[in-house]
Amino acid sequence: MATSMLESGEDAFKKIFKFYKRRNPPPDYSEVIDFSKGTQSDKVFPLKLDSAAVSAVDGSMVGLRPSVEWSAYSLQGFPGFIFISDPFLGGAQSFWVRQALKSYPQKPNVCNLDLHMDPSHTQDLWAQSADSLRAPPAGKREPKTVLERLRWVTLGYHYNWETKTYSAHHVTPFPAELHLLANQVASACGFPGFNAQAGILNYYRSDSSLGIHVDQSELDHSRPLLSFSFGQSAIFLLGGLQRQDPPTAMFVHSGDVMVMSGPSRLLYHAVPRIIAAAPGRPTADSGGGPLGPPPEYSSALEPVSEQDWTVCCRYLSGSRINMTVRQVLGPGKNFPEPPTEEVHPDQDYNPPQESPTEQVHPDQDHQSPQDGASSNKKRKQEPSACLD
Ligand SMILES: O=C(O)CCC(=O)C(=O)O
Repeated sequence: MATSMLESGEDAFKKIFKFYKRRNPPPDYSEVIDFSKGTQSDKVFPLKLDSAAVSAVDGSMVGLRPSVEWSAYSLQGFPGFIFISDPFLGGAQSFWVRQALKSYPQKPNVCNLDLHMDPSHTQDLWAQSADSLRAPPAGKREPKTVLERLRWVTLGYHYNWETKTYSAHHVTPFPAELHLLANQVASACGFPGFNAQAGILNYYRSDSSLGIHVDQSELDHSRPLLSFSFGQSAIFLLGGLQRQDPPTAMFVHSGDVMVMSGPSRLLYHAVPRIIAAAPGRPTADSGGGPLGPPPEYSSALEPVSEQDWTVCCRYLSGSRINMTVRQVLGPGKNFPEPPTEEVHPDQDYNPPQESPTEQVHPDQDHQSPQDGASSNKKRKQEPSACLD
C-alpha cells in the first residue's frame, strides 16, 4: 500500500494492518520486504554483528551457526532493529519447534487453556494430542486437538494479561536452553550479558493475527526484545512511536530472528497475516528438508525422534510459532517494593486472534479483527475473553 495514499493525522498503522489482513481480494505483497532475498530492497543494509560472539562450538550448543556466518540486516529508518535471516544450523529448528510444542506448554508454565480448563486437562497437551496428529488426516473436518487450541504460553516471569505486568510473585524457572539461545543472539547483536527472564510464545493458526501493540511492560527498555519464528511465514509490521506513523511490512520466515533494541525497542508492531511458506522453505511440509531431525553435531540439542517430528510436522503444516524473549529487570535490579503505578502496561498487547470466520470454540472471543487492531486504548478485558 503506497504511503502516499494515507491521509495526514490518520491511524496509518490500522489502515495498513487492515490492508494486509484483508482476504478478498488478497493484498498486494509487492512492497513487503523479504530479508531472505538479501539487500534486494534499497531500505535493507547488511549489518556486521560481533563475529566472535557465537563460535561454532557455542552456536551448535543451541543449534546456531557461528555468528560470522549469519546474514544480518538493518532497515532504513529503524535504528536498533536487527533482522537475522535464519541463523540456525540445518535441522536445528526441529528442536525448538518440539520444545515449543511438547516442553514449554508443560506445567509450571502457563498457557491460555489454563484459564478455563480443569488443571487435569492441561497437564500434558502433547500427550493428549500426539496420536491424533500422527494419524493421517481423515479428510473431513476433525475436532481440534488441545495442542491446536494452544494460543500462548508464558515462561519465567509470567506476563499477566489482565494487569499487563510482570510480578516477582509469579515466576517459574526460565528454560536454560532458551536462555542460552537468547544470550548468544543478544551478544552477537551487541548486548552481552542479556538475561532472559520472561518469554511469551504465540501460536498462530493460518487465520490468526496479532493486534497492534508496543511491548513496554518490561521494567528495563535498554535490553532488547528477541523474537524467534518457526513454521509458516507471516507479515510483520513495524511502525513508529505513534499510530500515525505508517509501518513497514516484512516477511518473517521459519528460523528468522528479529531484535528490537535501542530506538526500535518501543515501536508499534503487529502481525496482520500468516502466509503459507513457499515450497522448499524449512517448514513442516518440506518433508525431509532442512527442518528434519537435528544432525549429530548439535549434540547439546536432544534429538527429535521421528515420532515426535511427525507430530510437529502435522502441527506446523498450518501454523506458526513465535517465541519472544525478554529481560524484565535491569542488571542487579528487583521489582519495586511495593509494586507502584510506575509499571507501564503494554499498549494493546493481546495474544493472536483468529478471524471471526473460524467459530470452532464457543468460548472464544469473536472480537472482530478491526477491534483487535483499531483501538489505541488499553484493554481491560479478562484474558479469557480473548483466548481460546
Ligand atoms: O509473532 C510475532 O512475530 C510478533 C510477536 C510479538 O509482537 C510479541 O509477542 O510481542
